[in-house]
Amino acid sequence: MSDVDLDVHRSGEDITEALRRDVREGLSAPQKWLPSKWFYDARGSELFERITELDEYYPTRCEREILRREAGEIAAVTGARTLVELGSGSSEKTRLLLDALSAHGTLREFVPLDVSESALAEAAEAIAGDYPDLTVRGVVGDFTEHLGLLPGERPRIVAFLGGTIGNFLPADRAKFLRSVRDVLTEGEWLLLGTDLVKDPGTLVRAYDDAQGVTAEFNRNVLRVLNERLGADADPAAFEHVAHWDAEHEWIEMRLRATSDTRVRIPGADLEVTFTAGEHVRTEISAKFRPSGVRAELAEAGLSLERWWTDERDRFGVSLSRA
Ligand code: AVJ
Repeated sequence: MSDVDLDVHRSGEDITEALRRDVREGLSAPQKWLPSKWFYDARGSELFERITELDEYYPTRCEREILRREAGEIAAVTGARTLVELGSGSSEKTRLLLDALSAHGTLREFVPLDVSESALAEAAEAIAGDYPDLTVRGVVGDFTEHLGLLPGERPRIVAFLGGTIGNFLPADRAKFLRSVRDVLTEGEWLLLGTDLVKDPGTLVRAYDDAQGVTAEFNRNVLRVLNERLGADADPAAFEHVAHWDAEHEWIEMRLRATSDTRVRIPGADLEVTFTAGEHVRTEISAKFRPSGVRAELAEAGLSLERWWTDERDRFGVSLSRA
């Protein structure tokens, strides 16, 4: 056991209460939807790790390529003393940044923030073990709610990688970027990963892989409802859909009922009926254009200082300054 602090802003009860609220709101709407953060229990987090290793799922590899190439530059430009990582998950790409910032000689603290306490504890301990000079302070929380509580010596660099920003609806995205800007002091940094608009075939394959791992990941949200809220959803009664919405430029994941289906959700005091073919939207994953990223950052009060893409221009990483 290494020396890791975990700040828990979210207890098991809070989580069930938040899920209950989301389920009541989303599943009683005329167009049913659920927030994508509910995929990530222990099983969902494992399925996501498997997704990142699929041939079709390029974002992880492209972002890693960029970080491997540019980590030294990121360290030199920012001179960060603290690395904050939002939605850190397994923190694997983080090591590239930790290595570069350590080599640069400025890094003192690592602050991973994640909703999943199990994933966070594991990652924080592994990192604390491998970087003995680093203070590791994990924060269990929701980055849409607990940003005001971020510790760390300044200047800090906040990394939000993987393209997870694409999971927000545009209005929530703007709010989120503004809240990141608000917790930073002038001269602190945001490192943001954004998946880019590309041909629809490549996009759809990335979200509908041949092995069906993404389909299982998508259906996992039903298992989360069953476990946390005592629901009786049959995952086999729903098919996985990955739809490219060309107007909004996002991938929309859906679960579509293959026949008339009823789901009882006692923990949310709700009964939901689906007619055959009706779906629940489980995720949007927005894809970006470089000009759009710059404009959205500027709108939030962040100025883009560096922009990098992988060799095939599939994924972008921006470094912006508060
Ligand atoms: C980790 C949230 C960025 O949107 O691409 C992977 C999640 N969903 N396959 C994404 C995901 C389906 C992923 N993010």
